[in-house]
Amino acid sequence: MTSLPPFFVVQEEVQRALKHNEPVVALESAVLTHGLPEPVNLEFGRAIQQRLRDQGVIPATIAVLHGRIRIGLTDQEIGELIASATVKISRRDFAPAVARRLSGGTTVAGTMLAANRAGIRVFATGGIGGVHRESRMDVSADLQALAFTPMVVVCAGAKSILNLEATLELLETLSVPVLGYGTDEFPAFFSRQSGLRVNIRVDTPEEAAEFARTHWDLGMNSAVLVCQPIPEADELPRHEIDPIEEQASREAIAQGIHGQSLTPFLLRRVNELSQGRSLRANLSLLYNNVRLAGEIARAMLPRWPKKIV
Ligand code: PSU
Ligand code: MN
Repeated sequence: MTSLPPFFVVQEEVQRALKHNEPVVALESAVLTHGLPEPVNLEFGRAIQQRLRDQGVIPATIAVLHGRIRIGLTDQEIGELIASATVKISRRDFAPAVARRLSGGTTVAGTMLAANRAGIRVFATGGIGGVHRESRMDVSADLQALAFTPMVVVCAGAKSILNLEATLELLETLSVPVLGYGTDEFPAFFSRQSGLRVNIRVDTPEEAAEFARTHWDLGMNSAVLVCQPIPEADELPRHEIDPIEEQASREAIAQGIHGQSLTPFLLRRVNELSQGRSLRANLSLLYNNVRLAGEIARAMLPRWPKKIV
C-alpha cells in the first residue's frame, strides 16, 4: 500500500487482508446515514459485515468518523457513525469533514475514492446516483468517480427517481462498461426491468471478474459496473412504485429541494409513501449485492490486480 496521509485509518484486519491477497469488499455508509431509516440502518450495517465474514471475505465499511477517513469499521463504530454523522460525503466533502473533525456517511463516489486509495478493488452498494429528473444539471459525482476509479461496483442499477436513459448515456460517454448480471436489461432498483439495455451480460462471478481484468489489462482505469436485478420475490410492481417516485419528485420540486439534499429527500419520501414496502425491497437487494460482490472478490483472487495503470 502506498503511504496514506495520517487522517486515513485502514483497519488492521483490512490491511492484513490486502497485504496477503485475501478478498476484501468495500461498503458505503451514506446508505446508513442518509438512505435507510433507524433502527434498520444499524442492524443492516452490522449484519452485512457478518454476512461477508461468513463468506470468507473481509468487510471494509468506509466512512468519516470524527475527521478521520476510516477504511473498515467495527460494529461498535458503525453505531458511533450513525449517532454522530452530520454530513453526507462525496468526493469534494472529505477535506472539509477532515478539517472540521466531522462524521459522515460516504456516498458511492466518496467510498470509491477512499477504497481506491487503500487498494480495494470490489465495492457493493444498492443503487448508484445519476442524472436527476428534476434538473438535468444535477448529475451525481458518482458518475465521475466511476469514470476514473478502477473498481468493480456491484449495484441494482439506479432508482427511477433518476433519468435512467440520460444516466446510461453519460456512463457510455465516460467509458464505464455496464454489465447485466444474469440479465440483458439495466435494472431499475425496485424493478428488475427498465426497458433499457446493458452493454454485456455476465452470468457468473468468474465472468464478471474476468471482464474486469480484461478491461484493466487494456489500460482502462474506469470502473466496471455490475448490475444485478433485485430478487424476483422482493421486486415491487412498477404500477405501485412509479407513482410514489413521481410524487416524491413533484414534492421535491415544489419544496425547492436541490443539491446534496435531493437524493436523501427522495429516498426518505419513497420509504414513507410506500409504508415500508420499499424498505424491504431495498434491504433485499442490498444483501444480494453484497453477496455477489463477495463472490466476485473471491473470483478475482488468483490474479488480483496489484497495481493498475
Ligand atoms: N440511491 C439509492 N440509495 C442511496 C443512494 C442513492 O437508491 O442510498 C445514495 C448513495 O450513497 C449514492 C448517493 O452514492 O445517494 C448519491 O447522492 P447524490 O445524488 O447527491 O450524488
Ligand atoms: Mn446532486
